[in-house]
Amino acid sequence: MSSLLRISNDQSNMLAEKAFKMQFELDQEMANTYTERQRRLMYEDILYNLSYLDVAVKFDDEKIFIEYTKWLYKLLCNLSKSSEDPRLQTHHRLKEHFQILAKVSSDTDSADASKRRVTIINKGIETLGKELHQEQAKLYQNNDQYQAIRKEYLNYLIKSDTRAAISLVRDLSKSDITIDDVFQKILQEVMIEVGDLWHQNVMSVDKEHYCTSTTQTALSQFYPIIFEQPRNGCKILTCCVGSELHEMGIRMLSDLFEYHGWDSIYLGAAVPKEAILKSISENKPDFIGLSVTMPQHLELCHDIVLGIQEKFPDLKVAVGGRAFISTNELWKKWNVDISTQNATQLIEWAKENIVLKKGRQ
Ligand code: B12
Repeated sequence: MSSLLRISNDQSNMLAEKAFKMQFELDQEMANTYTERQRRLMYEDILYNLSYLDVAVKFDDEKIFIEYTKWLYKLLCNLSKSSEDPRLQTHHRLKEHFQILAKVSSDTDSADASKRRVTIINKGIETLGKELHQEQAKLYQNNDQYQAIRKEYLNYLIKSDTRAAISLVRDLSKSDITIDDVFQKILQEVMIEVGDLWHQNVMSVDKEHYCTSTTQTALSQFYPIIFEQPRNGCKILTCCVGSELHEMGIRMLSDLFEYHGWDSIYLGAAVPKEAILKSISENKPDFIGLSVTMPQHLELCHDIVLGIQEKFPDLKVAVGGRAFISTNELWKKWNVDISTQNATQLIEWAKENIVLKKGRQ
């Protein structure tokens, strides 16, 4: 799970080692049968679980760990090859694992941090109980007016029919559906469905990568229209932080700002703090948008926000992306100007709070 993500630190390595040892002490069958590879993967998985716990503890936001627990439970149920009821078996194994994490967490660093860690793990255990008794959610589906178009586009992707997929989107660019809707209510929704198919172990990694790259190509069909709109004199700079590779959302957001008259400077995935600050100095934007999908990058995002606020106190800052949606409105504690769940809402906010105000100066 952690292959494309850098996650470990000294503290989590120490906890992972203790949990790893305890897991084998408690399960002799596992100790006797696990291969070297299985042991390595298990160690990586423990680190991965701890990385979510770390962020939840750091920001005192239990929702981060609760959402992760739901996601992990579903992932493991779908991967289970057990002859027993996979839901019951996954519940049992994960609960046992979380109890081990609670045990190894209870005698480390400060008493306060240990207490918070154990409280959050217990919320995870509570969540597992609820998930077991809840009907497993079906594949994500939205029944709005674009359902048939999404289905057609996804079917082309599943069949690897690039030509038909791109041709469908090219036709959409000539239709009366707004670009905001094509991006967010069609392509974004299909990508969520693609993620769900991967999560349910129905779609392979190569296919998921293909869906992403084809959708990037589809987005580029709109560039002739996007870059021909009248300018409003405002500039936005956008990027992903840390080792965040999920850049399609912030790319869409930047393109939609450009379409709505802004000059956009999109720095892409995984941009280091110093590079962001340098680019702000050079480009002097009116607005900056930082995107985070994986919660592990929230801490760095906060650090970058603090750096921007210190060096450029007048610059308006927005944060957003999937990671923020899995928190209890964490952005409100950061003293940033705004966070929204999609690009259209941000563009409306920016019109009111930046474009119109600049025009009146
Ligand atoms: C494509 C994809 C990838 C691609 C990304 C390629 C790229 N060029 O972007 C690759 C293959 C790299 C990838 C890797 C991984 N992925 Co991935 N990925 C996805 C997928 C399928 C789609 C993402 C996407 O493009 N969505 C569409 C865009 C348009 O939506 P969006 O990003 O949410 O953006 C919108 C809003 O959030 C908002 N927004 C975004 N940024 C900002 C910024 C501001 C300021 C504001 C206001 C708003 C805002 O506006 C956007 C437009 O409306 C998602 C599924 C999902 N549900 O999203 C999984 C998903 C996010 N990935 C997941 C995982 C687990 C991973 C990996 C850890 C897998 C691994 N084994 O390595 C790695 C981690 C990589 C890393 N270091 O970051 C999980 C995360 C689960 C979790 N527990 O958090 C998901 C949810 C899949 C799933 N259903 O399980 N992934």
